[in-house]
Amino acid sequence: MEALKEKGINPGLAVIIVGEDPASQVYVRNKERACDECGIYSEKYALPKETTQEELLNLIDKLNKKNDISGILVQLPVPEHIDEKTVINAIDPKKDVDAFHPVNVGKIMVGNYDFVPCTPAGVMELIDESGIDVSGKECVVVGRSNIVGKPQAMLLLHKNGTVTICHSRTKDLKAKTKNADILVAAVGIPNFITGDMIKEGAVVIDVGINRLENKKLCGDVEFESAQKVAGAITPVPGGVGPMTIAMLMKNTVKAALVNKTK
Ligand code: L34
Repeated sequence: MEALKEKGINPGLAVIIVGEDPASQVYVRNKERACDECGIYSEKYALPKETTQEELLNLIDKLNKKNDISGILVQLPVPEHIDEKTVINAIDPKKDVDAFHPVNVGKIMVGNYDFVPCTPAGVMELIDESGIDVSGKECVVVGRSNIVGKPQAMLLLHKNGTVTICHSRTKDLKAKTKNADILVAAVGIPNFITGDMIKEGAVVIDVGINRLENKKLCGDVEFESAQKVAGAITPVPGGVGPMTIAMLMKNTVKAALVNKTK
């Protein structure tokens, strides 16, 4: 960080959270802590749940113009009276460290991008750091959200994986998941993927973070049964979640570089 700062590159992250969703509060706190640990300047805007869309858009506009802020993130979900798409569209694409803005989504599609959405980027980093080669592998992504499933599929495709996206209407899901060399679960249903749905030796990545009634966290994969068949598997907590935050730090530094050269 010091070397960057000597070159006049000063990353700064603004995190906006609207309302008091307890899970979002934990994630935002983890993001702030990561900024402190990395020496990245950060500003947190905790807005009440009654905040109007106009007030939120005004804040984004202010941050778009603020020189010491290179990255802007609005923690999702936002309250129902605020339109998520309108909010995402309002963020300057050069400061969009989530890579949710349509301009950045399009750039990912064509394979020419600065920012990769943090969760799928974290998954790719885990795969890469584990020495797993994606090329030619059967990759199955369960879930088709704009935040995880869709960009995840695209990133695996860029690495020459053969990619299948499964979702709630998929017929015979088990036949698909059982065929996967690399299985990414991002459905948001606790313990949805069980050991019998996994191919022997497969790489299993659990993106789900579900809160059970007893307050315990659990993933989309039933870890106990899955670990017996998987060749490699990520836990929840302590798997993809912390990687998401690490990738946010990376994108924030990148944003400082992009904004400097714009
Ligand atoms: N705009 N909204 C925006 N960007 C994002 O990238 C996110 N996401 C998802 C929800 N909304 C967002 C996150 O930040 C999910 N997410 C996220 C970030 C961090 C963690 C989990 C999800 C995390 O720190 N997980 C810890 C456990 C935390 C806990 O105790 O609850 C883990 O070890 O998995």
